[in-house]
Order: sequence, then C-alpha cells, then structure tokens
Amino acid sequence: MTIQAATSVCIIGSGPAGLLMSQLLANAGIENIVIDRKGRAYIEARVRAGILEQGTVSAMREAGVADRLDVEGIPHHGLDLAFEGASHHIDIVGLTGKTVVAYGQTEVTKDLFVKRTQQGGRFYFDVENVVLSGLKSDRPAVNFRHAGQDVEISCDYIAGCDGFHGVSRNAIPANVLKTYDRVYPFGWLGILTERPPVSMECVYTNHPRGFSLCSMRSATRSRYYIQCDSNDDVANWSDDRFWDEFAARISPDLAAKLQTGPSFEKSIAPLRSFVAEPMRYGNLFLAGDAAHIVPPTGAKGLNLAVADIRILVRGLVERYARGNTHHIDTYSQKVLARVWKVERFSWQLSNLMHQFPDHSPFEKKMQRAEFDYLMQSEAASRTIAENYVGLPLD
Ligand code: RFL
Ligand code: PHB
Repeated sequence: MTIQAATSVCIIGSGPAGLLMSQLLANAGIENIVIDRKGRAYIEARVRAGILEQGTVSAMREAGVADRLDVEGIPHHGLDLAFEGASHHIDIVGLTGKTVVAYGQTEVTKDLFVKRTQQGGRFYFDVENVVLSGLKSDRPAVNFRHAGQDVEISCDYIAGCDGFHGVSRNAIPANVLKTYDRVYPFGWLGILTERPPVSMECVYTNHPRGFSLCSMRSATRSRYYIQCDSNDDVANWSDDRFWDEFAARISPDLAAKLQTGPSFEKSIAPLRSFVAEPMRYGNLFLAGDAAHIVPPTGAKGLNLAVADIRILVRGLVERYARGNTHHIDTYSQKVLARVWKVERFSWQLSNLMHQFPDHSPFEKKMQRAEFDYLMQSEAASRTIAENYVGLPLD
C-alpha cells in the first residue's frame, strides 16, 4: 500500500536552500513538505560554509530566524589576499558600504530546523528511492520509501534543493538539460579547531607550496584550509602534518600568532565549477547546489543557493497570491544570469589564488601580474569587494 500525501510545494532536500524555502513559503501561507535522504542530526553537523552576504542575512531575518545570527554573527569589514610574500587588504566596507558576516552553515541549518519544527513543518527524513514524475502535468508527484513504507506526495510544484548529488536535476530529460563543468586539479583540506583564529577576517594566500585560507567561526574557533591533491585522503593528514604545512603557507607574522590544537573536523572537498541549464522543467524548479557548484574561493555557494530561493519564493508567492506566473516563468532565465556572474567571480578568484600544477611559466607570470595590478588599482579591489559582498538580486 502506498501512503498518499498532498501539498502545494514538495521540497526535495533539507540543506540550507530547502529549509529556507520551506520557512519563507510557510510565512506566506504556502503549504509545503520537505524530504531528505539523510537525518536531521547528520545535516546539522555537516561543516561547510562560513561567510554570509548581507542578502543572506536579510533572507534569514525575513524568514524570522536571525535572532542568534544577529547576536553571534561576526561582521567582517575586509579581507586579505596574499601572494608570495606580498599582502593586499581589501576594505570591503570602504569600497562598497557593506559587510559580510561570519556564521557557520551548521548554525544557519540549526536555526532553520528549530523554527520549522516549532511551527509544525512537515518533514520526511532518511527517505530512499526518490522518484519524480508528471513534471509537465498540473499535479506532479514525488515517490519514495520511508520507514519501510512507500509514500507518494502529489503537489503543484517540486523544488529540487537536493544538492549536487541529488536526483532532481537528472529528472530533466537529457535532451533538455545542458551542463557546463570545470574540475580543478586540486581540493581543499579543511579543519576546525577550538583555538582563537590568527585573524578575525579571512586571509587567502597563494603560496608557492599551495593555497591557504585562514577563516574562523568565532573568537575561539578557527577554520583553516590548505590546497591539496584532489585524490588525497584525510587519513594521510595527521594534525601535526596539517599544522606544519599550514604554518609554512601563511605569512611569518600570522605564523607567529598561530595557536595549534587538536582538530575536531577534517575533510577534503574537491573544487569544481558547474552549471546546469535550464533551472526549470515543467513544474520542477532547481535551486542551490542541485543546479550549480562554485569552488569555495570567495564563499559564494551557500549565498548563491539563498539568492535562488529568494527569487523562486517571490515568484511562487506571486503565483499563489495573485495568480501571476510571470516570475516563475522567468525564474530560470533570471537566476541563471546571476549564477553565471557568480561563477565568473569564484572561477577568477580561484585562478588567482591557487598553484596550478599545469601552469606554464607564462601563466605563472600572468597570475602574478594580476595580483600586482590588484595591489595598485582601487578599481580592481572594488570589483572583488563588490562581488564578495554579493551582487544584487535583480
Ligand atoms: P546541500 O547543502 O548539499 O543540501 C542538499 C540536501 O539534499 C539532500 N539530498 C536528498 N534528499 C532527498 N533525496 C535525494 N535523492 C537527495 N539527495 C540529496 C542532502 O542530504 C542535503 O541535505 O545543498 P544546498 O541546500 O543547495 O546548499 C548549498 C550549500 O551547502 C553549499 O553551496 C555551500 O556549503 C558551499 N560552501 C560555501 N558557501 C558559501 O556561501 N560560503 C562559504 O564560506 C562556503 N564554504 C562551501 C564552503 C562548501 C564546502 N564544501 C564542503 C563543498 C566550504 C566548503 C569546504
Ligand atoms: C569558511 O569559513 O569555511 C570559508 C571562508 C571563506 C571561503 C570559504 C570558506 O572563501
């Protein structure tokens, strides 16, 4: 027997994109159900992003989940880019009048889960065999296995917020879906440690031994990354090896301040740029990592997912409140125009800040010339600052 459920919007994936969408829709009185192939504890513990644009902070406020973020989030007024001994400060407030806020994705997810569950949000966790059907019909459906039973949710719209490895994107026929991909020849090895950060703002370094990033989660918790081989295994990286390598890739000033300690999270993330077009097929909408991936240089992934959701929810609210489908009809086109600009920024900053094993001597010189130009040109710094704080939605 198949258990039948019905709703207005079925959201696949309860990462930040799916959860935020669920909350914003609920605030507008639009019924929704969220399903995820993992459980809440697993999702809350997934350590990823750390830097929120103002637009993301505004979306959290609009959703009514920013009380803790407003107290615990740490505003960053600038960032540093360093290149083989030279260092350049980008004053993002001075150049744009805006800040970004350090607040972990784990905390964003927790805050959203708390609010959704307090309000009786409908969730199915640990689902299996998710299948989407009837995407071109008025009443598409999502079928899956949950707690030993078959479940079918029929709905008006499906939101594919199931990340890069989800099933939604592949529900779009292959002759319609076009994908664009670039895989970088390295990954990031990241750790979290309960030690004060060497800098209260992000420091991105292109060192001859490879990229490093100093970031943080609080005044007592640091998040550090180093470029590593994409096929490397965390098991090869003891804490001691990590600290030796990290200290070698930051400036002597920062290395003198470095407080090392045991790591309580350590993982390797591959670097990839990826875009799928279109982001709508029939009554399926893709949002967040399900449709696009950026390399983490520049901290755009979560922010891009949130921007998609803001645009999609506005469109759905228009549709439900006034019967106007213009905004959902133009969703894919509008969002993709923004996505490509953010892809460009993340790609450019990744190209500038990493050691590429296949670079020719000419390409190495070009990279250095780009950094030297940046140090001398306020216009170039402003370009980075304007992208770092987030491009406008419209
Ligand atoms: P998520 O977070 O991957 O969530 C997708 C959810 O869908 C579920 N799922 C399914 N559910 C049902 N059925 C299926 N078949 C399913 N398949 C998957 C998954 O279990 C999951 O719960 O996607 P979403 O919501 O689009 O959010 C995207 C962000 O998580 C991602 O872009 C960022 O983490 C990227 N990112 C950063 N973004 C920033 O804005 N600022 C940063 O500072 C930043 N740093 C980072 C990052 C990503 C990193 N890694 C690990 C890739 C640093 C790192 C190291
Ligand atoms: C992080 O704190 O995890 C972080 C910060 C900046 C980035 C990427 C990740 O560009």
